[in-house]
Amino acid sequence: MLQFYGSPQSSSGRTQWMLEECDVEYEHIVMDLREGNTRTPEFKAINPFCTVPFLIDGEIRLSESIAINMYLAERYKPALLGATLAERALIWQWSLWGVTNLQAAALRVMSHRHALPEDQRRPQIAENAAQAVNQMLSVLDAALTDEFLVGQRFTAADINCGSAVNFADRLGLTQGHPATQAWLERLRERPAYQV
Ligand SMILES: N[C@@H](CCC(=O)N[C@@H](CS)C(=O)NCC(=O)O)C(=O)O
Repeated sequence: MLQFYGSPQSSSGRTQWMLEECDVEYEHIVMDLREGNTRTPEFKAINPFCTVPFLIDGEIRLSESIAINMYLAERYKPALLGATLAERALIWQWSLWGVTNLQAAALRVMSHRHALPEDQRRPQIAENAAQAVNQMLSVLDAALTDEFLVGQRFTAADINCGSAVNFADRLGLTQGHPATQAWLERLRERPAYQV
């Protein structure tokens, strides 16, 4: 059976959502980051990156949520990867944009508004990052002319990018982007999202 190492409140949510959409059985090994579960010699021996999410599927051992999700989709639910080369390219575009651009900026907001010790927070960094998120979400909002991001049906792009946008939303950063908020509501209604 698949083994999924994950932790609540981390990038693992993206992978658990994909696992549920793929409708595969898996063992969920819950890692407590505050307890240092990812830094034990036992975990380092199977995952030198020492991060979650982490997946074992037979011979395959994978880190990085986007890599894991694209692997899972290809192996267990290829329909999530689009029907044409153009759709697949767009799925990659939105997946990578969501994680490397949007989520990274939203993380800066979280760090400098809430997460860092107060004496290390820099309000200007948070403000600049919030503005960057707002500009990025304007692009997304304009692109959301259909129910879903790519090919007028639910794909891996909705999971990969949607989980990053969901994070931004939890920080209160999606106001003023109605298409984005409506899309998020549609995604949250999916049973696989709710697990
Ligand atoms: N880019 C990676 C991020 C992986 C990552 O840094 N995970 C964090 C939690 S979000 C982690 O495991 N940190 C280890 C620790 O805090 O001990 C992904 O998308 O999977």
